[in-house]
Amino acid sequence: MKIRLYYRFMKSRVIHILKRSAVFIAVATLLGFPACKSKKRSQRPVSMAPVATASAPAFSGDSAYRFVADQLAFGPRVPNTPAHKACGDWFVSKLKDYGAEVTEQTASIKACDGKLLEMRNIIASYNPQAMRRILIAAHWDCRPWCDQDSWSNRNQPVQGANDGASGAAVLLEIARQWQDKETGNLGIDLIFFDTEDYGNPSWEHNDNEDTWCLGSQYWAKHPHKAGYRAEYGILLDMVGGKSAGFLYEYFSWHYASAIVQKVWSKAAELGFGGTFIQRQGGAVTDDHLYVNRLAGIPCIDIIDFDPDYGGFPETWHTVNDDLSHIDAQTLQTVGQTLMAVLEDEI
Ligand code: AHN
Ligand code: ZN
Repeated sequence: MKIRLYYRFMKSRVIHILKRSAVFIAVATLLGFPACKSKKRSQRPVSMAPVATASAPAFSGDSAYRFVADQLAFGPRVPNTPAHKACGDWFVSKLKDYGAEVTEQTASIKACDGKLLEMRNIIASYNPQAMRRILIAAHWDCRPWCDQDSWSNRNQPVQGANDGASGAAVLLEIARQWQDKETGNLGIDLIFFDTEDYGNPSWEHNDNEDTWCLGSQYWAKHPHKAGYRAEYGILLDMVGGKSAGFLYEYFSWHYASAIVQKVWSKAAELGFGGTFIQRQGGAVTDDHLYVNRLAGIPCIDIIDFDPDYGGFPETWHTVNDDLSHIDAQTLQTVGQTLMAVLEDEI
């Protein structure tokens, strides 16, 4: 089973590399293939435009978009850089402004290249005394390498507009909206995981999955509060791309299918069925895996990954993961769905 999953995952990576190869395109053209155009992201059938409903809880995609731009303005938030430190400080001060109890978790963690990373997980808690809790998470760090780009760009850091900033921006907007809410006995924790994206660069051909998600692995082994429990968790990763599509990610379905169905059916109810696609997707090693495996909290991943359309978005781990590829409507779709799911739990 594991081998099959890796095969699917590697296949999507290999396709990614092949798509970039001029030789491949030349050969494909000679053989009369319509290239791989039919598989391109933009060609996924688009369903009806989202339908706004009167009862939809407040969430501003424009505000979330602004939070993406704010993060990019620091520069790439690569661990051990001034931009990373400054952006972390900014999250803490925003979250305090929005009335959260903020816990910071720091540690020195050894990365795959031997560097010691100053890891910083940031946790914003609302109604911290409540026993019933839901966890919403995203990673906020940027990858130090554009290893899906041309060889000459491989040592550029990723700007992480989608891969990092989009999820963190949705968390910030949830915090802004949640601060004045009467939430009864429900508490939420917004976790900004650090050092997710320092996994083995593709040129090493070493698929040790545990080189990824260092911040969530640390948190799962050392929760920010002793004995911490949540009913379930929802991880956001690459939730701001143009023509994004969120499928049932494999580990999410394996560990928490009821939560997947809860979220995807809420999205459909809100008119977002074209983005929250009710179809099985691929397996992605991401922070939710460690929340499930190590912390034992059922956790799903909302991630833009479609094995039938080239896997991750075209901008993934390239220099093009920038603001021009972010769509405020995608942020709106994800944020509004989450707010509706959370409000139902009150
Ligand atoms: C791996 O490539 C093993 N996992 C992808 C998780 C990820 C990277 N999410 C964002 N960047
Ligand atoms: Zn990444």
